[in-house]
Amino acid sequence: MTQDAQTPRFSFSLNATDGRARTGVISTPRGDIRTPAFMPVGTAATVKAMMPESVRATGADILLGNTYHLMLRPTAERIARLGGLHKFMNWERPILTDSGGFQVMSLSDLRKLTEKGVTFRSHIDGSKHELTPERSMEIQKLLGSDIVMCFDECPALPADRDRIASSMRLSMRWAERSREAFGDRPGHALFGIQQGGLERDFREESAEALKKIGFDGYALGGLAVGEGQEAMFGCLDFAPDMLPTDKPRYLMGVGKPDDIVGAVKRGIDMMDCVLPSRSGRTGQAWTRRGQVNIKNARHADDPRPLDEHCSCPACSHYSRAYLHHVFRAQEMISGMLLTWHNLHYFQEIMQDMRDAIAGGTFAAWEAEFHAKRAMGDI
Ligand code: PRF
Ligand code: ZN
Repeated sequence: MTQDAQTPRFSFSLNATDGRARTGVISTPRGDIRTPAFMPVGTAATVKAMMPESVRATGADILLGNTYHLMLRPTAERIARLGGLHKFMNWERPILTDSGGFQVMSLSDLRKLTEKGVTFRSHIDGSKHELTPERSMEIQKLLGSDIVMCFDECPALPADRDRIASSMRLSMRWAERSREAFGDRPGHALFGIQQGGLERDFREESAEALKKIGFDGYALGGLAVGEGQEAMFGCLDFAPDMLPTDKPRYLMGVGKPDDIVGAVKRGIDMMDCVLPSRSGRTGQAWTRRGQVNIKNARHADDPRPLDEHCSCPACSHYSRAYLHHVFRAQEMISGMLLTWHNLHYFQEIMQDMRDAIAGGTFAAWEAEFHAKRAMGDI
């Protein structure tokens, strides 16, 4: 057998397009990822409140893990000694890991940014650490990540043009160092990250720099950082088209259901967000009729399910009254059931969009998606 037959490589095939929306499959040695794909966030080697088999049952093909959190606790070296992140957390399907820079900027203390990388203090115990493109690649390799992200920097918006340009150019130099340090790892992918804020010329410059280096996929970074949906969609009206059509496009850290639908409409293939899991733990449910706050007193006597059209365990076996009660009583099952429902709903949107794109009915599907939300919760 040839090397290629033994080690299936990472590949992306587009099956259909409808307008700018795309559907396809990313193939990896650990399994296929149907696109457009939503990746639940498993920051600390767990999707909080969910067993991995339950996450799979919601329809997830891939999880996101975080370099920043895992390097601090329990450390990448310990996870490597224990057989890698997949084995450690009992998730054998693909894992994408973020590279750490974005989380350092939002979570750590006393950050110092230089050409080399960033030094910072842990938000857990104040210990001192350094992340560079080379160290981020090393950590993501120790974890055994299937899709590795370049080490980048993401300025909070609004920021002035000079700050956005110099940050983007630093990220492009780091992308080159990330590519060099990643090397050639059959079956594993390295994604570049486009930066440049909302500025068309900087997005273009960033896309050209990344394409020259060459990556297995391309992320759009630096969005959903405070600019608002209208501004983000404005950028997504041009930025994805600057990236290769034959490689997956990943919008980092997005979003609410209507953000996700608008992003897919504009040519995005992959997304991740803590929203369905995090809001599940704070009593927020997402349904086709919009947001439901289960702590609201109007649910206390309601025998109906959260969403009568949903087939998740929370909606199949429990009433709104029960979900309200266990939230109020701070019972652990509250976060478990609402997280399951939210992840199930997000994955159902993704499946619906994949079907609609394949059938050429995306515009009609989108109109119905918005019409149902406009009706509000029943
Ligand atoms: N870069 C990285 N991770 C990220 C982002 C980014 O710009 C964002 C921005 N929404 C979320 N996560 N590396
Ligand atoms: Zn449900």
